[in-house]
Amino acid sequence: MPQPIRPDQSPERLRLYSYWRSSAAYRVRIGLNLKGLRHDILPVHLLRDGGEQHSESFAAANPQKLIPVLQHGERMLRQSLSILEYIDEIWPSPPLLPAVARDRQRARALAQLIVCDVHPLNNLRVMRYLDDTWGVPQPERDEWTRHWMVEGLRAFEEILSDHPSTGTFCEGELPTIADCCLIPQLYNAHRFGVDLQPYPTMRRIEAACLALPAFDAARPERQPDAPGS
Ligand SMILES: N[C@@H](CCC(=O)N[C@@H](CS)C(=O)NCC(=O)O)C(=O)O
Repeated sequence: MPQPIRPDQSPERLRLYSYWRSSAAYRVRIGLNLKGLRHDILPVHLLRDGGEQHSESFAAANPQKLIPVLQHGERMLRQSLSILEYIDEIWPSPPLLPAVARDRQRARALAQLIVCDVHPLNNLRVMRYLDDTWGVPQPERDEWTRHWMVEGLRAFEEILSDHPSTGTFCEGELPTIADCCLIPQLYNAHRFGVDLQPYPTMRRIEAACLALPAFDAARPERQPDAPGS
């Protein structure tokens, strides 16, 4: 079987367009670190000058004007979850998805709960729209953010707490795409003051993940574009 070529052994460099506080970019940073894949971080400041994601040069990389984008050689890869699946297909070890189909489905479902049903409602552009178009004041916008996080996290905890395949991590004994998505969402929950006391399983998994160097190095405050770094 042909061995995958690590990008640090080939001209196919990996470059991640990232912002220190972006939870979608944080997911990909975790995945790249878990795989031990060397990559350059290309910071895109989402707030400065109205947001560098709106610049012509970045829009050429992603017409959606959203990060992350992972550049692999000449190819621009968009959408954090499909990027995680891409790196998992090209560099299968260690796996980000379980070997058994029903476990894989569960890991994907947990990841999608966050990526599809929680995060999009709280994204910067949604908050900007509520502010600019409807004049929704900051406290109400923050309440909106917390509301959708709590809706999702409550269900996530329930799914974890009564399932036999919940292990050290969301699905079994290895970190999967579900953990890559959960940890950044919990970072956002802390940031917005969501009470996580009702979610003991998630808090336990968060501690297990953040004890791993791959997760730790992906933390927002460890990024080259974080304030003070
Ligand atoms: N579904 C996309 C979401 C990407 C996304 O929303 N990224 C945010 C940062 S977490 C962003 O670039 N926001 C810029 C904006 O809203 O203007 C993914 O998973 O990659």
